[in-house]
Amino acid sequence: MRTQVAIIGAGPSGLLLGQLLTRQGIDNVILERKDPAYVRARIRAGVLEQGTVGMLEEAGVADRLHREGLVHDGFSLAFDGRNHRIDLRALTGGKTVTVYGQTEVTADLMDARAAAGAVSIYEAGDIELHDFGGDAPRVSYTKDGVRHELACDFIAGCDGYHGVARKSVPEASISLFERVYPFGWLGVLADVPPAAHELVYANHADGFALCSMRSPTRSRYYVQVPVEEKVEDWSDDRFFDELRRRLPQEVADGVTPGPSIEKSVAPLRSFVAEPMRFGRLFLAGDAAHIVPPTGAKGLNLAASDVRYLFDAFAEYYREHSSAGIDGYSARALRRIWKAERFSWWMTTMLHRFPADSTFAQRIQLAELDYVAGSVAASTAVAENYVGLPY
Ligand code: RFL
Ligand code: PHB
Repeated sequence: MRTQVAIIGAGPSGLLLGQLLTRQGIDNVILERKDPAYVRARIRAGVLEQGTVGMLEEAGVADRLHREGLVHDGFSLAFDGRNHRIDLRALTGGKTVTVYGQTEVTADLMDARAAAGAVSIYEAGDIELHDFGGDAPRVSYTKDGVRHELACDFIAGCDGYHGVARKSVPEASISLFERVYPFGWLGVLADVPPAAHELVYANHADGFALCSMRSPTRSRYYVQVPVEEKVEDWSDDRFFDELRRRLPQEVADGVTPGPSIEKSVAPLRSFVAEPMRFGRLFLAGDAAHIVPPTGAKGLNLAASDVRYLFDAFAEYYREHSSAGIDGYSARALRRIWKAERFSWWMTTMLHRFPADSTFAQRIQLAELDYVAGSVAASTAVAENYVGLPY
């Protein structure tokens, strides 16, 4: 089999890149390790930047998003018993974010890909990348016990943090930058009305808490826990008691406890791989970088990588120019490092670090008080949260 772009991974970055390429008439094949039902069931991010929404529009998959997504003009920072609103719209000259689950984005992209008749090979095992340093790269994989080979012009490694693409690069050609945080997020999804109309990020002496949502009838909540914490030790009652304890009274009063439909612990990590291009292999999304979820940037960064990579491929096939391809890594990394900084900063300001002194906790509260009292500092938070320009 032969294609123009071989895409590894059917997460949001692979599916979005594939959809944009297909609409541009650029042939592509997606190879995914898991089955479609597994990919559809993964519950992850929930907040989309305006730029991400714009790309989903460009990909022709934003109808349901516009019907069901919730446009948010602001969010709150809760600390010291207070609840301070960051007015995103007012502070950024009219920009907003949209609450729409990654699960829904994935489902919309998978449906559009099926409707377009583009080729996706699910349950493709033992993927190996070959000859991406030269002009004729190939990808081999096993499907139903048979080994296959896909020849291509380019390989897009969209296979997430644990994927094979980044690991195929010789160690001497790649630099890795990493910070692992000594805690995780215990997340619960429940079919109960959200505690508040907008998201609430809470700093509490016992740890961070977040009130989010998926719809007017579905809530998504998180509490900071030690990373080795067992989900089995957290009954729904224990979870909701802990959540409410970490919120200001007025927000806690709005929490409706209910049976969880999903409960899991996610570790927090900051990670960047440089560069993001190795000959004819390009990394995009979590394959190249991870942010802690505190800034809601993971999925949005995957989309901005795809913005740059799609433009580069379109330029190559339309204008026979390699300029976009040559500039991809540097362009993407400039935006990535700023999102890494913001996510690290939000995480540092809002979480309880086990090794921290009471001095560090007072500094956190002073920082939050400063942000709340300063238009300049609030504006910096707002313009990062809605997403920096591409
Ligand atoms: P994904 O979504 O990880 O998709 C990668 C795809 O590649 C497949 N794959 C392979 N396919 C073939 N061969 C291999 N060897 C393969 N190895 C892997 C995988 O099965 C998968 O289908 O990466 P992508 O597309 O770059 O998208 C990135 C986003 O998914 C990610 O940034 C966010 O979900 C991060 N994230 C969160 N971000 C937020 O903004 N807010 C959140 O609340 C939030 N929660 C999360 C998260 C990520 C999590 N991970 C990665 C474990 C919660 C979790 C649990
Ligand atoms: C979510 O709704 O899952 C969510 C929202 C905001 C974040 C992280 C996760 O910063």
